[in-house]
Amino acid sequence: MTSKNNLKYLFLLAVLIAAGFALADSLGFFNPKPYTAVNHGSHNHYVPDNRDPGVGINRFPMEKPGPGEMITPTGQIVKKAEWARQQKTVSERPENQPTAGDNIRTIDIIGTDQMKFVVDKEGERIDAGDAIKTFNDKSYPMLNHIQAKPGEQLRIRLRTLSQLKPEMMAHNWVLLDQRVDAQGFVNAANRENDYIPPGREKEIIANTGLAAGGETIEITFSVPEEPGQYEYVCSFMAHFAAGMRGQLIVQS
Ligand SMILES: [Cu+2]
Repeated sequence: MTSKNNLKYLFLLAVLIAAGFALADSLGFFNPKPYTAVNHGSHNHYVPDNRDPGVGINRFPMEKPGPGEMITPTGQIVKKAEWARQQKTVSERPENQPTAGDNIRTIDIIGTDQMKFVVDKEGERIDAGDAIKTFNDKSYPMLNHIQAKPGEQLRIRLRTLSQLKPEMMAHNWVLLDQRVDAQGFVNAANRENDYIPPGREKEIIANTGLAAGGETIEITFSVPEEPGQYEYVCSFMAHFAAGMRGQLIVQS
């Protein structure tokens, strides 16, 4: 066999291997597609294998996800990388983390893109209301009131769930003293002063800094001794007006 013939065989072998790979690829060996086309009259819906059984077939897309995309269990086409980030966000949720060992009563609050304070679930001395859906299609009850005892130690742990840029969407939690004009306070809060207007420290009982999407920020403080209702707000632009507020009800 001449060396020229050897080269020919090698070339043929390479072509066969390449063809084999292409065939395997087209059969989905390298890129398993974890969804199935479900025929629905004149069209198909693409349904992922981990479909949320509570979501109707109509909610699933009629087109396949593109490269780098996937279908979520509730039928949204999202970027795979974004989905991985969101799942990480969920696993970092406070309820999935060990609690601080200091026995300070900790209240986990989530700030949403709808400009609402929500909680994972209603709890003792946590009064929650209507469900708010966040960008990742999860629902959380809206936080209405927090009850506390005079002088009680409280930790507020605020987490922002958002995909928006920090300058577009961030939240804080500002507890104002009684008889403070909350509207006047938020009117004076702006980007330049990080949403805490200077010279008004006496009006604030406790406040967190700003938390942008994916961030968690906390503040530990003593509840005032004087019983009554204390307004808490998010002082980020327009959030108070949108309803990002509630009351700390202090009673013994
Ligand atoms: Cu806010």
